[in-house]
Amino acid sequence: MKTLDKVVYQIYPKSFCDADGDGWGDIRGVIGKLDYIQKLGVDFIWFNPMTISPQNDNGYDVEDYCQIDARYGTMEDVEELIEEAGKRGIRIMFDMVFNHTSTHHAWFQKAIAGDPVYKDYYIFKKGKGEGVPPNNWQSKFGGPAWEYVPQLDEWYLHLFDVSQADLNWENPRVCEECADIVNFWYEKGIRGFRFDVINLISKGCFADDPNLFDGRQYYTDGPHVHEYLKRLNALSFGRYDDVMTVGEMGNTTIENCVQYAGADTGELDSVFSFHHLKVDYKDGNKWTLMPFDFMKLKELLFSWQTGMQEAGATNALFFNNHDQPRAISRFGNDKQYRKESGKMLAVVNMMMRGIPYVYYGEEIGLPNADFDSITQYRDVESLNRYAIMKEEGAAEEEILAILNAKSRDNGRTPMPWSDDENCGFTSGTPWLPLAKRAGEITVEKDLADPDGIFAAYKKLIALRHEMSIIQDGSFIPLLQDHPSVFAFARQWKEESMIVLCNFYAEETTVHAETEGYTLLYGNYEDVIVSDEMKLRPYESVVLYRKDVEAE
Ligand code: TEU
Repeated sequence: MKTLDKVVYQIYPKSFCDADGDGWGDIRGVIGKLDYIQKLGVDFIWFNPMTISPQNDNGYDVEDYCQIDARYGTMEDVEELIEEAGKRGIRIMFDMVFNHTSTHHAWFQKAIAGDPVYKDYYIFKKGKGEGVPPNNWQSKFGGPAWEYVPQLDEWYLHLFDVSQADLNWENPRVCEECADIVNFWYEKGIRGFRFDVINLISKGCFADDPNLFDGRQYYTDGPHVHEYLKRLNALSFGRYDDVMTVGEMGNTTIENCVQYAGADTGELDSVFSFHHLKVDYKDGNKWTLMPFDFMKLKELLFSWQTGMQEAGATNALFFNNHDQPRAISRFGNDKQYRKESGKMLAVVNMMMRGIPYVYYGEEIGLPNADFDSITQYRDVESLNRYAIMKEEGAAEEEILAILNAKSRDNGRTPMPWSDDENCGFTSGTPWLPLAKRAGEITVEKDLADPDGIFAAYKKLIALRHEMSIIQDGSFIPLLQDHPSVFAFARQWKEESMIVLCNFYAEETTVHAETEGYTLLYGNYEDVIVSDEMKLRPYESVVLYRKDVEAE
């Protein structure tokens, strides 16, 4: 399937729309909003996991891969969702969590009951001594990555929460089970698959980590990962030609991603990489406060754009997802220039080479949660980090300021639809409070504004669908040293495009060779195209030229 013409809308199902009043979003809620999503013009909807789970990590702790959690609805609801979305030209992408399962999963339960077949599905090791884990690796959610099982006198590995046990991909049965799960969902009509932290499945060795003490160097892009992906591909999605896949690759390299998502590597169609979102981590530490480093953001996006394109490989394009604070609060200006900066970020994401993702709420410029108290947070990572920072002696105020900027809950607040109770998200009590400014910013209000952010997304998505240059044109970095403007060109046959985006509230002027160019899109009125382009706060312009050969 051609992928560079696709646009994906991501729904965090718990927070999108609650049809039955239990405070959780559900599938029927989404079905009721499909007309809204269709208006945006997207090709796929990616759902975070909705299968049975104890919900310690909101569904990324899977207890049963093939049954829907009753709080989201039923299998019939999924079938109706697929059908109704299909009528609107939209396909459904599901999230496959294959690095780990919940400890409630039947496989794990059998494993700890001593069944050797299922023990080999997971990674159990002897400790170094009494009460001492097999190595010094740390969980990504804080604390040691190993948990002791007394009846086995062994420890199991969990790179994430203690309730998320890592699967043992060295056992070929694990890959086969995962392939069966993909095939099951394909049969149901699912046509997109997002593979959670899939570059962590090959654990190279289990040595103590002398560097960061977390072990990532041994299991990130591990020694057999490409082999495992090729096998999964061959046993499942690679058998169909109407499927799109994307793998989530933390801490990865361009070199590996060219393999994961190259044109003919037999692995995946595309990858999410995260380096460009770590530009506000002081000394690489997420739990710090610092303004984002614009030059670094630019350098990273440029090197990934050109590096992937040279190899004919494909990147997913995104500034938001369910693990990130809202980009408008992070890289834009969610106060005075909310509309301008929201649209500017949309231009960058939509005009680069790759597959753009729009995360629910982004299309109306929803900002961070702005919570005042720890009692408002729900995310396991945020709550663990709160406890760790408390223990280290940090003041409450400081911790709350950090969570306010960095917590994953910032990106998970319920969608504000209208002026109704709970902004129309639920008639019950929302599982996570709405963002503080949710009443001020709603779908209803944005749609009523012809100059709203939704209208900009709709226009940009339509352009992407219409124009080969946006899909297939080459990407050329421009103005690499400019301190406030993100600029690039696209080139396709006799067509050219120049994209200029001011990332700041200060006006600036840039030099560009604009002869023959006309304005394709701008987030301000009255744009004058010239070689000295004046860019107002967060202004972004897309210029286009088509050279016609002289007769
Ligand atoms: O995320 C992987 C991941 O690396 C992030 O959770 C990251 O560790 C975190 O944001 C650090 O700040 C995926 C899912 O997207 C995430 O929601 C899950 O919690 C995680 O895997 C475990 O399945």
